[in-house]
Amino acid sequence: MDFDLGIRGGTVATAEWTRDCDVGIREGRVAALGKGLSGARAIDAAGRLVLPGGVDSHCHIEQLSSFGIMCADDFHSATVSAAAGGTTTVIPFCAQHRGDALPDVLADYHQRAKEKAVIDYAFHLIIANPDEETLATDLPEAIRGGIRSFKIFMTYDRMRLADEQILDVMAAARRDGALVMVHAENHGVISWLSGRMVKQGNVLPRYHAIAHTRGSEAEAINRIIALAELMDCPILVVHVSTIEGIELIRQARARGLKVYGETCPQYLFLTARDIDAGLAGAAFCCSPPPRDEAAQEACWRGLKDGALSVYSSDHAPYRMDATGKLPKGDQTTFKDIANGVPGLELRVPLLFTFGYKAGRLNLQEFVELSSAQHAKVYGLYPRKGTIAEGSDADIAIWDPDKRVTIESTLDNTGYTPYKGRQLTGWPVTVLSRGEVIVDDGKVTAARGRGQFLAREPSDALKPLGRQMPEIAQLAAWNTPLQP
Ligand code: DUC
Ligand code: ZN
Ligand code: ZN
Repeated sequence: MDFDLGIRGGTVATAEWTRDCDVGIREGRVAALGKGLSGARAIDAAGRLVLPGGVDSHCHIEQLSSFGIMCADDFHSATVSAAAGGTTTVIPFCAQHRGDALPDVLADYHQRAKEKAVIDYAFHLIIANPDEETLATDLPEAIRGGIRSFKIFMTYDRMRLADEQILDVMAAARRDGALVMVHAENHGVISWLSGRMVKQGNVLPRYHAIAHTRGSEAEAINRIIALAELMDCPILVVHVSTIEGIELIRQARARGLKVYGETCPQYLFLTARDIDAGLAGAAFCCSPPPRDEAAQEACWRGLKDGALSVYSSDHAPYRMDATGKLPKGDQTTFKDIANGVPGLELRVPLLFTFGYKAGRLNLQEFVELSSAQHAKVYGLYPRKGTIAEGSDADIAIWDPDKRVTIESTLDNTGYTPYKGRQLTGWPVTVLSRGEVIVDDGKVTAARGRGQFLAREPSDALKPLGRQMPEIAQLAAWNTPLQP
């Protein structure tokens, strides 16, 4: 009885290998992999897949949106829902709005998460106010505290940064060791088209998908890649939805640039037709919007060939009432609708059924996309994202044949965009640091047991050391740019 717990008789898989073996767990960590491992307690995993718990590196929890609307989930409801779907680590955002001091923002999110989270969590920042104080003092301080990624916006009146401000943020990220995440859409196109449509009385949710054109995403991705190359600053373009955007990222990567892309369930499983359902279409409004089947295929292809590196939920939960999606009741226009869809619970099960079981992904690719790659990109690997000696025993035990028809989820959104879909495979038992937190589908985790994860600098955020000709010329003249 060498171990606190043994997971016996299952098929264990990581992003690198699949093996029939037991897992021995001691003091919350994986202590051994092998045959005949016994523990004070045992879980019989015969016929099951024993996989790393999911890592969801993009979700919004207890956060004010870019419109100033509080999302529907707090750290308890969101992490309970995540755990139920086999996710054991989340990386939500601490959002700075204009006028907010970063240290206050951070202290506030830390406090709320500590009291309520049931699984482990790290944080990204959202930077809306890159003033001198933020760039010179507060960001380095946040990075020292283990927050090594910031999201910036190229659109939204209350959040967007001008190109000069983006360059400032990139310079700070490069100097101090952080990854810049970008919401890439052209603000002018969206606001001009929206203005015209609203003036003409075209205000139903379906016009949201028209305003956020494919070209506005592609233009912004093209521009952000140019800025990143100038600054030699790694970037990750979040929630990529278009064929054109994915192609730009693929080309940048082929030139050796550290440009990473992310896509989400809504771009694999929804289309703009879902939004074209009268006011009820608000339930599917997110930015960028879902597109069409060809774009869905491009997203699958991007995940498969590495043009897209991560698959996150972008869980942004808003209820279908005045607190969220419909602030003006039936007078709500597409400009008033809170942007976002829930996805924390179903992200991994959807990928299991429609990626792995459907034969689009092999088991290693499934683990990479649901878990390992997030941990690698964001500096949590190998503590999270794998099953290896010394890693946290964050493990999802899947019944690969369990049939589930999606009815509802445990988050506080009140609906799921995926209602009625048929899934094959479900994570029936979930462990976080060796503790069973989901037992036969029932979440048993105690409120506040989740721990904050300070992140290490990952390879992803290290600059290439490649200078553009203009920057190299400045250096050659002995007049280099100051960091
Ligand atoms: N961007 C996100 O990442 N999530 C929700 C809305 C948005 O604009
Ligand atoms: Zn965004
Ligand atoms: Zn988001």
